[in-house]
Amino acid sequence: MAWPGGNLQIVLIRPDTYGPDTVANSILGREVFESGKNVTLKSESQVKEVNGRKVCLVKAPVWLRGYSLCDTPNLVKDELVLSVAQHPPGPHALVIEIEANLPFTNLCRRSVEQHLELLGENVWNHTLVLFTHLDWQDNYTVEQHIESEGEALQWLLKKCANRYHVFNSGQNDLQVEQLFGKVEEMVTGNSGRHFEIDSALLSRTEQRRSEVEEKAKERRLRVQEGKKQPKRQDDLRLVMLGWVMAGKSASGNIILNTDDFGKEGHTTRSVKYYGEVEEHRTTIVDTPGWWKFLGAEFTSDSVKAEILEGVSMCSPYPHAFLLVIPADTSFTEELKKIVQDNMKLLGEEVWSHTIVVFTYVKWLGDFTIEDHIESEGEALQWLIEKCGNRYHIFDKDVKDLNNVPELVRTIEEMLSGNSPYEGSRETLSPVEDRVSTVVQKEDAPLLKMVEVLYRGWDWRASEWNEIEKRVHMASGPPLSQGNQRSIGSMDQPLDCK
Ligand SMILES: Nc1nc2c(ncn2[C@@H]2O[C@H](COP(=O)(O)OP(=O)(O)O)[C@@H](O)[C@H]2O)c(=O)[nH]1
Ligand SMILES: [Mg+2]
Repeated sequence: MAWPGGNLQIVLIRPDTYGPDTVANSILGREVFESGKNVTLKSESQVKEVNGRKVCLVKAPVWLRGYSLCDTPNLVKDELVLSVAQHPPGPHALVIEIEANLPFTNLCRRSVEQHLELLGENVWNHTLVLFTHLDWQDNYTVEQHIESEGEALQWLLKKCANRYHVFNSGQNDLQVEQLFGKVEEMVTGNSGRHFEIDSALLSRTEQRRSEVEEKAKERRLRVQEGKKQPKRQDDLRLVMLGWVMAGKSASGNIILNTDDFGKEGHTTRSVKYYGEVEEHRTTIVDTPGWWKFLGAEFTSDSVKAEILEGVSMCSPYPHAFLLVIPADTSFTEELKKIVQDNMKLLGEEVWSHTIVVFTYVKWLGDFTIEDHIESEGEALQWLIEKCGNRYHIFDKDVKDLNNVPELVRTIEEMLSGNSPYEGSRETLSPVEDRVSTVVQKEDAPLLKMVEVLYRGWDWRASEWNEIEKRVHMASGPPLSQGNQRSIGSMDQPLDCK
């Protein structure tokens, strides 16, 4: 290995947040990674000469800050492993970026620990913490920050043998050179060894990745071959379904090209809007969602009644149900059961009238939705098969991704050879009989729990506002659409687990 002053390989690891991503470009001394580009689950690397060294910088895939490994899609987990093995013999250092303007809670600690340990326990000997955004408060030092953040951050620093560095905005060459110096010291401490991923782990991951790619190709082919002649329909009546914050209102807005849905905040009643979509008079009913992580028995009577009301608002029957599922997080067996149980309200027949609409797909970057479906495993595949292999992709932030004509075609294909959905007639008479009464008025503990959830919701929203304010303070003017790092589907809701 040529060291020091020779080649240097660094993997930059960044639990995702709202702020713009500037560190990679700062290290390489120029705009080599396109700034403002959508954050993705795919790793990227660049090699540049910096201060006389050839530096290979790998940006590992992001995961949502503070969320557990089980919420991270399998694609990301595998990509993390593959990113450190991208350039043999392996990185000299893994640098974890920690934004000092955001609280580093115990959840953040767990999250960093779980994700890094995917790479093997030995990873900590090669890891260094890089603090950014310390200037969000005047005269704030890194020592003050470490002291004030408490145990979680101190745990992380201990794991990294107290190796850390600070990047201040507006300074460059010197702080980059100092970072390289600290990496050099660490490598010396490791007897000159770089980090090497376990070869069995790597080959398992590579094998899984190539199987996923193969199966994804097959699925795309199956979708193509399964295409039917669409049944032309002058008017379309659609019902949005899914858990809270999945992107139901946002998807309704994409289809109708409006911002009417969700403007009154959290959707608590079913609402209906009309529009002209691809020469179809289109009615969309947006419904309140169920809880993502709580069993269907916790879906309140009022939410169930509103979903049923939403179906009746599409009288005489809806043509399609759009089941909205975010693509930036995992889809576990637990979620499958919750979705399945909530859908029971609409009868088994609902499945033959349902299309899965994936939101947040820009996170996939160069991966395809089929890569995600195949890597997530049986639960998601079950859902897709249950919907006759019908799925569609949306992202409210990327206009080019939103192919509404294709969705209309998928709906019309589904309608050909499909008899009208009849569940509504059955389900709606009378509502009271159909709506499960799991949360009885006299069941005080359960009612209390639901109340706590709603209060938790408000609290999370205000916490998020606070974080956003701090990010704005640290990064100057409010984030514009161009450089805004979009929030993930799990960033706002209450962590119901
Ligand atoms: N970046 C991004 N944000 C989205 C997407 N879909 C929804 N959101 C955001 O996620 C949050 C919840 O979306 P919303 O449509 O209100 O969820 P609903 O509760 O299912 O109706 C809102 O802040 C949306 O702006 C998406 O595809 N990409
Ligand atoms: Mg909504």
